[in-house]
Amino acid sequence: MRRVNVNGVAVLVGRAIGGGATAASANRHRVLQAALYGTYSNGNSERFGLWSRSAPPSVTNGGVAGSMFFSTAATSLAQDHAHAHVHSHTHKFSPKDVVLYQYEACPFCNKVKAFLDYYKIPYGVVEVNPINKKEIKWSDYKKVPILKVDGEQMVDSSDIIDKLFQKLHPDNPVANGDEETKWRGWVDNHLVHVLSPNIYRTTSEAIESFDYITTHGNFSFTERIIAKYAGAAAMYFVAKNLKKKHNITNERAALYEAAETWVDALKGRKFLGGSNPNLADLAVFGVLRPIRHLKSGKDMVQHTRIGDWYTGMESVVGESSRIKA
Ligand SMILES: N[C@@H](CCC(=O)N[C@@H](CS)C(=O)NCC(=O)O)C(=O)O
Repeated sequence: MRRVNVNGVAVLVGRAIGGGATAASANRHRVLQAALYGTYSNGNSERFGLWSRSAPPSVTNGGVAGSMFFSTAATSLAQDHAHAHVHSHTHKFSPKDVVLYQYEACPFCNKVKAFLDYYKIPYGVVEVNPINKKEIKWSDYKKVPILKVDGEQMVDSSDIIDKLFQKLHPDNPVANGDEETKWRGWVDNHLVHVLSPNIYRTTSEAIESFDYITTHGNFSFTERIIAKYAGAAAMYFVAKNLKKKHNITNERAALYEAAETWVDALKGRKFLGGSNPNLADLAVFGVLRPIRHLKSGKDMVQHTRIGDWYTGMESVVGESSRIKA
């Protein structure tokens, strides 16, 4: 047994990922970090999900990985097009070149994507290799998401969203200290921490997640092998440590409770923002969208009242505005 520190969580992992203190072991550490927060894009831009009308093949292949699962968009709903039309004509901000540097499953990246999708801002995606991060070598900022908007670098999901919102609504300052801000904070400080223990809850759920990692991704062959054989086992233990770190005793109960807490916060409104979603709605939706076709996401919808809100969000966010490669 060897002690490995993954995203600040010291965990004991078995020999499978053990080894000397070499560059290779540093890489293994990176693989695990990536597993926590990254899934690995196959570069296409289909959306698939729990509540979409038709599940894509990858759902049956077993889903997802990472701290949360991401999804890009998929179901095409007639009303989405109408919505897209409204949005694209109600604001003057229309950047020509938007590129998101991301890990596909990173919750913070998925918040940004939900925002871009809702506002119909077309964007390209560069999947960052979590091991060497060579795609963001040009930047001093070492995390994802990074958003490049017509050459301007933006970092940190909330800052990115605030900046874009400001550009879209120059006369409407981003709210501060109100209900919307409170719930955006809840997403970053609470909701994201509930998700990892859920998607790696049991060995079969961890494997469901790692099936995806090993088949979709920006990994070398060797890295894939490591992820496949060590990742699921390691993340199972990492998730247990995360549970402790965040004082979660029953991860499903915590997930259901978070979903119910959110529904309570709506106080009968269609969205927290009223008849239209606000930035908190988009943040919650952004981090939940990736897990919705996993067992944990299905369970959540089945056992809580969040389904109606989620379906409403799916409908107004519509198809992904991600530019297909
Ligand atoms: N506060 C930042 C957090 C971003 C963050 O922690 N990103 C993770 C991936 S989910 C990351 O890049 N970690 C560093 C790493 O992977 O080396 C935000 O909201 O964007």
